[in-house]
Amino acid sequence: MLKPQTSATRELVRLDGLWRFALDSADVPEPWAAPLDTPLEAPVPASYNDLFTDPRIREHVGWAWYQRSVRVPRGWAGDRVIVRVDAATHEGVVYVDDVKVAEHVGGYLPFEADITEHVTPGAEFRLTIGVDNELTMETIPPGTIEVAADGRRVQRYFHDFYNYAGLARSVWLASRPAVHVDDVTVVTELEGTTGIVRVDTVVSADAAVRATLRDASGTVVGTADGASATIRVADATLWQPGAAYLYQLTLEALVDGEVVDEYALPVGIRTIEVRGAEFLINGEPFYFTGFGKHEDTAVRGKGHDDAYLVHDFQLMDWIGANSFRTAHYPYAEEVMEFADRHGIVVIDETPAVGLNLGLIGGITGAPKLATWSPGTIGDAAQAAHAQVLRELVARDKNHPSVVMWSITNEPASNEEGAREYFEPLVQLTRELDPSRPVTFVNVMMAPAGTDLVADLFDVICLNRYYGWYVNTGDLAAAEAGLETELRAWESLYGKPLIMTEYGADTMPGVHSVWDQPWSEEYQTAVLDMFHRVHDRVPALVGEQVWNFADFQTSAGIFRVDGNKKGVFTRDRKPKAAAHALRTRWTAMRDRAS
Ligand code: GCB
Repeated sequence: MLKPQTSATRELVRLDGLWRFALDSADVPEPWAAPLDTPLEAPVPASYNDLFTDPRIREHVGWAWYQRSVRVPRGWAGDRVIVRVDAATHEGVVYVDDVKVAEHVGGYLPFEADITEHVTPGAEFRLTIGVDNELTMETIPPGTIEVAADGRRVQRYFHDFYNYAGLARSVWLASRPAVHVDDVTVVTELEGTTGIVRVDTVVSADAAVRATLRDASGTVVGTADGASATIRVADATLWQPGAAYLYQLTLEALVDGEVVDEYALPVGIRTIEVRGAEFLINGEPFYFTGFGKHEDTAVRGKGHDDAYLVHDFQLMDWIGANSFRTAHYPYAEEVMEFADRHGIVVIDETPAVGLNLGLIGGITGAPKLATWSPGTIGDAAQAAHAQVLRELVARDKNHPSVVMWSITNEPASNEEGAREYFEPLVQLTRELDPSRPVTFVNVMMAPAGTDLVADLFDVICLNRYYGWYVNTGDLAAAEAGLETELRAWESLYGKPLIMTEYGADTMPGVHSVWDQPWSEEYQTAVLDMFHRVHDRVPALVGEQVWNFADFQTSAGIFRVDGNKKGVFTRDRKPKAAAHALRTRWTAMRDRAS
């Protein structure tokens, strides 16, 4: 789905700001039907959970309502009028006055509605958006809802980050010509020094298509006519990790020779290839350094914030990171665009996290549930997972920064039924995008030999907590265990391996001369231990520390006001490990350039 934009034929109004806000209540069965009678206002974009002091709002399970009035610009007569919601977590419904115009399931991907028939240019309308944060065995990610003794509904889930809800990304009102560019897919290849840009455009009606490619200075470097076009760029400047270069592709839809729509997008010319146990970008072996991140800050929860966007990328540059994984859901499109512009490599992950019921059972002592079964993760979840893959690829397929799809984090890939669940999803991903490798992130409880799905993928990502969840405080044993395991993966599959999580919870200010878990020195020592092993295993083509920054989780005795494995604190102050990582990664970056 194309992101709305302004162009010669399109306009855009950002609907961010304070909206009326209320939790769903039996007293107001149709909250969209009148102005919401509420003392509360909530900012968009932001998760609503941490804004208010009332615990009933923070721990609410079910629908919540946002509402504001919107005036359609009077100049939009004759155009289509679109409402676009960048994300509604986890389910959204949109009303224009009394009319339902859109429904969408899935909390981290956009949806839109054509509301032309329900509004009048120059006039105001009431825009109401409902968001439902419920997670069930039919949603991705999954969860269960329990009813407490006092009747409260309590959301349980199997992933280690807080179930923030609301409108965490922007909402837009957009104008679009009736005949318009509906979709475009850009794939790039290289022939020697010539860049090949293949452009497949979908228009909404019978219209001709013209594609024009400009370099960064605005000079036209190629044009092509037709919905399926190829532009050859002699001596192309490549999009490189750490050295982004973007061309600008403009698509025009023409009716009777007249331009009726114009849509532009940046294009990075680069290639991705997995060859043996190597991951190649532009034909050169690439070693990932960086983090698994989260969209997580104080007060705004998962709310997108441009200041944190800029600051986080500054810190990644400072520390020498060249990449990150969108753990554990698709991030805001602004993040992906920023990565495109700044040459940061992205492993793009779906929200399929927590597909591992035995893991939680094991920790809490609750009875162990089979993950892949009709009553647990079954056909409905698989269908939701497939839908998320379709929408993720549709949204992110044109980002040069995205080098690989990660279809799930830490599933029970050693349990009976895993292969039946994942095989069709891997096949679907390859059909949706034949140009990128596909990976999944393997959990420590499913090592080589017990895992049932790793051969389906191009690259095997591993999350390992030697020195933390196992061999706690014993780094000699941890180092031996880690190396033995990596060698087993290497010899069994001969595919590239990436360490997508390793690390240790760390309270800033706790210090020790011994290998003392939670101390800043121990976090550094754990990372150093991993790095010694990484440097000895040739198939290991990347290391992404868990986590970039501390982040909020659900309450629990395993967490101290959230997960503290950040190399930076939640307010982005470096722990000691940040300086050690900086020494290693900036030296690697210097050697690579
Ligand atoms: C994992 C998960 C991640 C957790 C992390 C931890 O393996 O992928 O979501 O936060 O471990 O800190 O336990």
